[in-house]
Amino acid sequence: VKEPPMAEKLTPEARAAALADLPGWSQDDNRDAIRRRFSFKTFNQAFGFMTRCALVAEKMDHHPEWSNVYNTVDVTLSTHDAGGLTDLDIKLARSMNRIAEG
Ligand code: H2B
Repeated sequence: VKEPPMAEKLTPEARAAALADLPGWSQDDNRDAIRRRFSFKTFNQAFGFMTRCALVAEKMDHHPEWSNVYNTVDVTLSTHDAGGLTDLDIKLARSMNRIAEG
């Protein structure tokens, strides 16, 4: 099976521009990654959010690092194959924001 070309790490300019247009997301302090905490009213809403994001992630073949405690979902996005932040992370972050908005 032919693989898509590997995503390339974003330049500092590109990542600054992308982050400025990604409400709630910030640069991770320790890694070349971005992160956001999503908070919901209930566990059911949090887990529903994760379910919908999981379907998008699987379709993209690009997967979040995340954890859930009750009504909160902590997400870190980075492209492991590229060793840092790529356009795939920005695309997935946008999708997650859209899904969280309902
Ligand atoms: N998810 C993330 N976040 N980064 C990757 O580099 C990545 C992935 N690579 N999901 C994909 C799977 C790769 O390992 C497979 C072989 O496509």
